[in-house]
Amino acid sequence: MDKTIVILTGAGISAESGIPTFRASDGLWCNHPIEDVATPQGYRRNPKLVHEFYNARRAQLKEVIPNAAHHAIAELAANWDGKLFLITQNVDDLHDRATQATTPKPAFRLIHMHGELRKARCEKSGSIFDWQENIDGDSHCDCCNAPGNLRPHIVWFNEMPLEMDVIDEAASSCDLFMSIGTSGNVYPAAGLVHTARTYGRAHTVELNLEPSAGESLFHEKIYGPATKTVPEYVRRILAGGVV
Ligand code: BV8
Repeated sequence: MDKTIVILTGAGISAESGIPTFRASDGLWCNHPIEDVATPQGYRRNPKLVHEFYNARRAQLKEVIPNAAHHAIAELAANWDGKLFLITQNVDDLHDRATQATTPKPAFRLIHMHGELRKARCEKSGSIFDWQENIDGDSHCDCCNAPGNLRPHIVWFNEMPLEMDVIDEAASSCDLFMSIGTSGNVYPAAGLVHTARTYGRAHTVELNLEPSAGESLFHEKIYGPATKTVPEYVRRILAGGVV
């Protein structure tokens, strides 16, 4: 049980909690071109539109709860004696809430590589603040005590994802790499399975609704809704049937 597990999650793990994914027909991006709402250029062009896009998603967090897939990973975090890195592309707080409801082992790490809706960042100082309400041009940060410097603490396209040194080290040295609910379209997240398989010794498994863009890089592929496939796979891991 002292093996290292890396779990990468994407929007699909939160879909059954009611949070739309990015690329489904009713997805988040369909109402907004990526360039307008998820790039620094789009933010500079129209900060009001970008604040509205993230304010609506932050407000939705009050109406959704973690699902069986989030809770199954939290159960693994509370029972796995080896290292467990939960690396999420998601900016919602459903993994945070599910793991806070248990007592994860000390070797558990949750990393939001694309940032978090419930945090804001000062563009002047780089300070990061817990933030539950709307952000707009009048929002003050404690560091400057002035309006207009706060942005969502979100990694936009052409910005460097967070904690990539920790993430790359974990992916290259893990024994099991699980990818859950991601289409495998966005890099560097989509390249982690290659790292795990090529530079590491990992068994790689994809749990998704349908084959992702990186499907051929997975030793094992399990398709179906995450609330069904993830609890079943976690039970297999804890029974010693995987690594
Ligand atoms: C960077 C925050 C460099 C915003 C996001 C290499 C090749 C090609 C392009 C690139 C490359 N390297 C870099 C790039 C450019 C770019 C990129 O990847 N472009 C793509 C689109 C081609 N990457 C970047 O810009 C990254 N930065 O590389 O910086 C750098 C270097 C030096 C200095 C500075 C910079 C930054 C990328 C981060 C962008 N931000 N999010 C926000 O959230 O609003 S990305 C966004 O897409 C979300 O984070 C989302 O999580 C992520 C990935 O999408 P998915 O999670 O996979 O969601 P999707 O809808 O696509 O798929 C859902 C899946 O779930 C589906 O497969 C579906 O079948 C499944 N599903 C649905 N329901 C269920 C389910 N599965 C199970 N059960 C269900 N019920």
